[in-house]
Parts: sequence; structure tokens; C-alpha cells
Amino acid sequence: MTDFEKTPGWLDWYADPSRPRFQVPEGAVDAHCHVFGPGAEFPYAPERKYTPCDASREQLFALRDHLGFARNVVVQATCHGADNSAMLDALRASGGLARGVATVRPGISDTQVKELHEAGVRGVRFNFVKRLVDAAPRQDLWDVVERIAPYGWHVVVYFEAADLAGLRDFLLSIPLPLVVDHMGRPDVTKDLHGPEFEAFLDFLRARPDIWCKVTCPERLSVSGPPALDGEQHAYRDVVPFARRVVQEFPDRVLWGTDWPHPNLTAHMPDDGLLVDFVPHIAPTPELQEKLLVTNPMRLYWPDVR
Ligand code: 0GY
Repeated sequence: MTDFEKTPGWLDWYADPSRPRFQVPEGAVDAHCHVFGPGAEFPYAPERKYTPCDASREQLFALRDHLGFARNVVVQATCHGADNSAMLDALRASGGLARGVATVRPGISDTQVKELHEAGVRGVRFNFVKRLVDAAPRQDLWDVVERIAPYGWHVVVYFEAADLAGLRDFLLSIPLPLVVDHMGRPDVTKDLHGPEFEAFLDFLRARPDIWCKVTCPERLSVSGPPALDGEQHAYRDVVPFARRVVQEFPDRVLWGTDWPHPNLTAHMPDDGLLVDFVPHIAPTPELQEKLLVTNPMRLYWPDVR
């Protein structure tokens, strides 16, 4: 058995989240979440940039039920490198209620891709956030694209707003659907109509098969969660950005909790409050249905409905 020591200052996920006031539509999908370990069973990768607290599949499924969701998309976390065992274990235990996004290295065999597919993996993640991973050569990423293309998978991409200009041409050359994590991490202190966010929207406009997760207000917010005596809802400075994306691209937005919320240093969100954020960015029942049910089902469970 391996003992892991959490990164100093690590914030654990919220043990007792509130029940959301917003009732999610039936069949809602939490389309961005992770499992961590448990490290004793699924050791963290030697090349990891952080060591988290454990966050098991049972705890993820309990949160899903508590928040009123029906399904999960489990995204491989960088602390597990390209060893997808913990994520696959969650998919296999979910009874078909979880799909996965894997991290794979070039040279993965067709048999291995097939195995991932059978377990419920439907995409890979290319992570360009420097504090999380060492940069992968573009040729390696291309090799991965060629391996997964026959399976109809997509590529989830995670980058910081400042890096989009340098990545744009490469990303647009990938002949598979793209899914952008956390709105490309806008600086929400900047103008909603300024060049940085316009460049991001322009990227989404470049192809009809680029999806966007309007997730992680807790990571992007400067205003933060409401004060204990506050009347204001949480993360309100992120709302105009997410709302703009939802309004312009209602058929290709996704939402997820990002539980268990890696690498937050200022505060850990109450997951119930995060769900209450949804109606602020998707204000009508029609938009909520698309964001939480229709869109993720089309991408991850196209055969179900
Ligand atoms: C997220 C965000 C982060 C971390 C990871 O896989 C990861 O380690 O995705 C982050 O630190 O911004 O999407 O969970």
C-alpha cells in the first residue's frame, strides 16, 4: 500500500454540500468531473504536478444522486498521468451511467483504444496548461488523433486564454470534434466585448463541431462565492461570459461540477451552490435542457435518445 501526502495547502472537496435550490431537468449529465484514486488502490502518477486528497467513484456517484443528476462524464485527472485505471474503474462500476475522457500517449495500440471504448471512453484530453503537465510535442498529439479517429471520439482541450492565439491553428487542424474546458479560462476582469473573449468566441465560430464547457465559475471568479450575509449569488462576475456562450451556442455547450475541484487555493465550492449557478447562465427551461441533457447526451450517449 502506498501512502501519499497531499500537496501543502490542498483544499479537500466539500463533504456536506447543500441541496441545490435549482432542480436540474430529468436525465441531467455532470459532464466534467474526476475521480482521484483512492491512492492506495490507484496510485498517483510519478509525473504528477500535485497530490490530491482521495475522491472515489462511490463518493462521486453519491454526489451525483445528491445533486439530482443522472449521469457523469469522468475526465482523466492529470495526477493520474496516462494511467486511466481509476477513471475506467468508475466507468465500469457505473452501470452505463458514466462515460470517460482519457489521457493516452502516442503509440497506444488499437487493442488498447478498443478496450477504452468498450469501457465507455469517448474522447481524449489534450492539456496545454503548463502548471498541470509538461508540454507534449505536437507530433505526439497527432499520433493520438490518428489512433482515436476511427472510434468517433472527440478531443477535449484545456488551455489558458492567453495561449489560444498560439494554439488556434493547430487546434483547428484537428479533424475531430473539439470540446473546450472552462470557456478557455477567460480573465473575467477584462471586458466581455474586448479582444480576448472575442478571440475565444471567434474560435468557437470557426467550426460547428467545437463545443464549450461553461464550467468552473469558482476557478474564474474574482468576486468569488457570496459573503455569508450576502444577498448576491455566487460567482456573479462569470455570469455574463458564460451566458454569452450559452446564448450564441446553445446546442454545443456542456456543464459539469468539476468535482473534486483540483488545485483550488482560495476556497472550495459548495457543489449545491454551483448547481444553483446554472439558471443564471441558462435562464430558460429550454436552454437548461440543452445544456444539461440534450447536448451531453448527443455527445456521450448518442444511442440512448
Ligand atoms: C480541472 C482543472 C484543473 C485540473 C485538472 O486534470 C487536472 O489535474 O483538470 C486545474 O487545475 O485547473 O478541469 O479539473
